[in-house]
Amino acid sequence: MKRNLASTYGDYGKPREVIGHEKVTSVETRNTQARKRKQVRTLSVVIPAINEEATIERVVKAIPTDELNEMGFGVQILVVDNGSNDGTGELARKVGAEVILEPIQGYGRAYKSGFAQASGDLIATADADLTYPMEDIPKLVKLLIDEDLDFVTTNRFVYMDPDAMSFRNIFGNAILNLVTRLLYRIDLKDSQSGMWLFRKDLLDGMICRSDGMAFSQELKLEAIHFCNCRWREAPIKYSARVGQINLSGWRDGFGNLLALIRKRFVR
Ligand SMILES: Nc1nc2c(ncn2[C@@H]2O[C@H](COP(=O)(O)OP(=O)(O)OP(=O)(O)O)[C@@H](O)[C@H]2O)c(=O)[nH]1
Ligand SMILES: [Mg+2]
Repeated sequence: MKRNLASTYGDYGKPREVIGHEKVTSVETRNTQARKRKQVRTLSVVIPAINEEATIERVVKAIPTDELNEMGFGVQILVVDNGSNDGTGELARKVGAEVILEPIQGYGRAYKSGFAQASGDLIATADADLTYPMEDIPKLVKLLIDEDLDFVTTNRFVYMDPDAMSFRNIFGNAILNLVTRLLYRIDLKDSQSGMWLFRKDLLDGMICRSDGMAFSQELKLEAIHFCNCRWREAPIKYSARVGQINLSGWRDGFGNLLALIRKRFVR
């Protein structure tokens, strides 16, 4: 990973006045200082959603914007909808989210649209089915800043509700984690988690081809293996889904396995 990313954010937490008192020695230094003075920190929260009327309002409201504002972040909330027919988009808008309508279906496709519209220097993600702990976003932000990381992914298995995942899905995840370790030598405990926090610039070096559920593992492989960024996996609580199941576990599981193998040979 290009270390200039870390230096861009190296002044997090530093009193702003300090920047103003630095001695100006060249045009380049002056420009850098001007950029730093103007730097407004924004966090974009991107949420893909299809037919999640049961939960979308609670998910958006659960984002701790006040706490993030106190930490110095403006918050942009983007819900990416693929033509839900249950009013998910309107409900999200009603509680203050910006809604992006993506005409082409797919979890990965939704994220690509959301990232393209994200104005934040940091991006956080989560599903719209109330399974991920939105209240943990500030903790993840603190971890990223304190440890000067580029990418934080999460591990759902440490504090998972007993009824949050079927045995079949736990087993399927274990296989995908093992294959990730064998093929890429990455020790991820949860290669399929959908809650991440990362510096937006990291996207510049990524090549994510998947438009479907394999996007989640592909983003991690790109960040960790191909971009060689500074990363950590943080434990989170994972709750049982609220609202109807939309996806097929078998199809996505096998699809993800094939995508993992394919990417090892063709990036
Ligand atoms: N916009 C959009 N969102 C999607 C699409 N497919 C899934 N999602 C959303 O992506 C998130 C993850 O999908 P889920 O259906 O929860 O997938 P999962 O967590 O693997 O499966 P469950 O155990 O059934 O919850 C949810 O917020 C979905 O609404 C899609 O094609 N378009
Ligand atoms: Mg889910």
